[in-house]
Amino acid sequence: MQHLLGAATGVLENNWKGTFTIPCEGLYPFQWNWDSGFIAIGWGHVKRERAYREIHSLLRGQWKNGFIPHIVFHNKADSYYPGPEVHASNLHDCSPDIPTSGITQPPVLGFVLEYLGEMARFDEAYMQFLEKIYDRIYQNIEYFYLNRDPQKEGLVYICHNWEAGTDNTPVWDFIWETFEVPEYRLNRKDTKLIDADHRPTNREYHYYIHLIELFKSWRYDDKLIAERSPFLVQDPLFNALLLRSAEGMINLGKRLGKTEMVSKLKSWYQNGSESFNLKLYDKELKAYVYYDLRNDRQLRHMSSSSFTPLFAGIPDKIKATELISHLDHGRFSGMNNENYLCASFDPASPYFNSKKYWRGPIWINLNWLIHEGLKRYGFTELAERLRSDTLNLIEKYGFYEYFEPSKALNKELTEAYGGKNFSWSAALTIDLLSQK
Ligand code: 9WN
Repeated sequence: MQHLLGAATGVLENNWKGTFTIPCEGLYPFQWNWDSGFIAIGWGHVKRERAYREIHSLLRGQWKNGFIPHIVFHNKADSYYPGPEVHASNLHDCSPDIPTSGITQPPVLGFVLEYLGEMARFDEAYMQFLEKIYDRIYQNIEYFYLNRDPQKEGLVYICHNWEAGTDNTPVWDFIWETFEVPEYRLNRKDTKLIDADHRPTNREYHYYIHLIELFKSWRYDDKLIAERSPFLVQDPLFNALLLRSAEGMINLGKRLGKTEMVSKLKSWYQNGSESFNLKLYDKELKAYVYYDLRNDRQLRHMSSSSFTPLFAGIPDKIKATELISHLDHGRFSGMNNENYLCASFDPASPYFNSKKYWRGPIWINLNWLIHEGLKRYGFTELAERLRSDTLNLIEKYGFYEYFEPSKALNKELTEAYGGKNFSWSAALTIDLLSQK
């Protein structure tokens, strides 16, 4: 497997644009938020100073209120829709002098910083880097609790499917059912580059664009979004990564003597974990699910996001054991382990589609998060299975964007799905290879 290291590094080198790394040539030609975090972990193993540059570049797009957008448009490129003119972040007073989007993505930087610190053994160069950016990452976490937690429960909302990172999970179908949207003139480029059967539908894109248009009409004002957005969801993946980032920042803040910030972070972590278990754990399904804050109801579906609270230390041992029953000879692996781990949506659900983006295929970043979570709880055998399933798929196909879960279907396939030479698939392979 070690031969994959050179190939993975080659993908990162090719996608490196001098100060940041694009997720995928052509398909995603700008800097994306959570991609950059995962990519920095890969760079951390092979060229550490690039990891620091990557994060500094992402922070060039940070808004004055702490918000970090999901895309930073450092460069011009016409192979992606919707571009900077559609997002129009300049409508908000806090936006920076560089164009960005006005929505965010799962906040990964707090735990990424901790991983990088461990890799660098907290050496001088790392500590200098940390000193420079610690407060800004803290402000980003604070932004969420100040602006996106209307009931002060320690659980924050997302207001757009692109904020989830899991863009077209079937869970969002139940949100789209609650409102109508006009038809926009879409200028999609993705379906010219990738098989349209493997991407979201145009109908879904009308919803995606409609939400952006609404937010623009409110100048991306958080208060108005909280009051009026038809999409307002407490997502288990987003909240788990926010809490894991808060935890990373607690550990790092102690090293820097940031007493007040550390105590704030601790209270968010405490409050958030309690509410998470009370509100997002579905006792019947034995899994973490989504909460539709706008319509006050749980969305009772299992996805790979349901397992990510393990990564943040949220479940107790009983819940953790219940959770992994779905992975080990359960709905996700199949009773006879007929699937590779871990499908992005419940393979036993009628909404499952093994080829369509976040409606079923395996994604390497989710596998990595679940792998780290399983290790945290001492489920070493299952963690090892997840690691070897991931590396086997990468070895067979290369660094694709997403992969077929069914072992039987994989026997006939010669290609995986989505973009090729996808950066986080390469970056996280580097990390998994380092964990022998
Ligand atoms: C919208 C860049 C991003 C990932 C997301 C993934 C996909 C974008 C799109 O690509 O989303 O953000 O246009 O489909 O779903 O998780 O960050 O790799």
